[in-house]
Amino acid sequence: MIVVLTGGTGGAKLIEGLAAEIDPAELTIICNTGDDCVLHGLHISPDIDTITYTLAGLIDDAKGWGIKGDTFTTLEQLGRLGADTWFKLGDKDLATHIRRTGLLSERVRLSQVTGHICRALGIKAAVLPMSDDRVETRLRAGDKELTFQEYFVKERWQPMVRKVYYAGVVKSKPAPGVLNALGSASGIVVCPSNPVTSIGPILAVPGIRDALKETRATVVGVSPIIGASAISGPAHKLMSASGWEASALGVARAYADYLDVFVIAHEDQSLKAGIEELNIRAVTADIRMNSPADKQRLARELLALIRK
Ligand code: FO1
Repeated sequence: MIVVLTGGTGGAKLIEGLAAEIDPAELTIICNTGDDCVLHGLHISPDIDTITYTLAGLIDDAKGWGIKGDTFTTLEQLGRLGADTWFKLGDKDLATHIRRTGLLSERVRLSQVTGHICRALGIKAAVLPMSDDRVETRLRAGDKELTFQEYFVKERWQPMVRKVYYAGVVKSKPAPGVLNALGSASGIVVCPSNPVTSIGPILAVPGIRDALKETRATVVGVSPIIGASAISGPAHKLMSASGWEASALGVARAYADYLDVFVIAHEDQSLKAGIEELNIRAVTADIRMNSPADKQRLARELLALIRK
């Protein structure tokens, strides 16, 4: 069993590669839910949805989120009725949020809801939220306090962030299956997702970081940063805001207590020695995933590192 820790878009690319290289039934994917939000009365779990749509072959590849070919008629009408429309919810995507919200209101837990949706979409991999408890990533910028989606989508990650925290995490518990998966995995992959707002919330759920430190499985991470910039999104900005160097070395330091192997870009070859000083094996690779072939090649390289 290969266990994967992931956020949304960047992780989804690697998961697509992994699911093409091994039987998807051999994959357990632990998703960040710190980005979850409630809009129009609906519970939206963007990272879970990005992963499930990817595994179901439904993802809009150009955007990296949402369903390909989706339309936005309902959102347009909501706008006419005075609702906020900065978060682009497609008509088919809305069905997922309506179904999720309905089941949650019947006291079905998020992990079970996710299981229902995955089975309905024919997904063989196990997709687990990091927790069934509500954890919300919040960002302080100037005198404002923003949710992740307000920062990322509404404000287009422009505000200068001073602090990031995960509201509710201290009292949260890992979702059923998460700790077992980490303990019994043959390999664990930490996706090239944002270390602060995608992987950070997962690691902050009490018990998960310890399970990663204690597992006998090889834990392999992939850098989301090349040089001083994220491959996509604001990871470099949020690393600096959280007191980490914005580089693959900074990410290695943030993960040093549990990571065995770190895959970084060939361009970051000069950081290898610094990473190895942290007792992490550093391997360079082409970590940009622009095509299905790139995704599969990187997945194959990671699986080889795990099997060694
Ligand atoms: N990202 C955007 O940049 N703009 C959007 O309007 C947007 C809508 C959206 C709707 C559903 C969904 O599941 C994801 C959506 N995303 C959108 C992506 C999401 O903000 C990010 O991918 C993650 O939260 C970061 O991992």
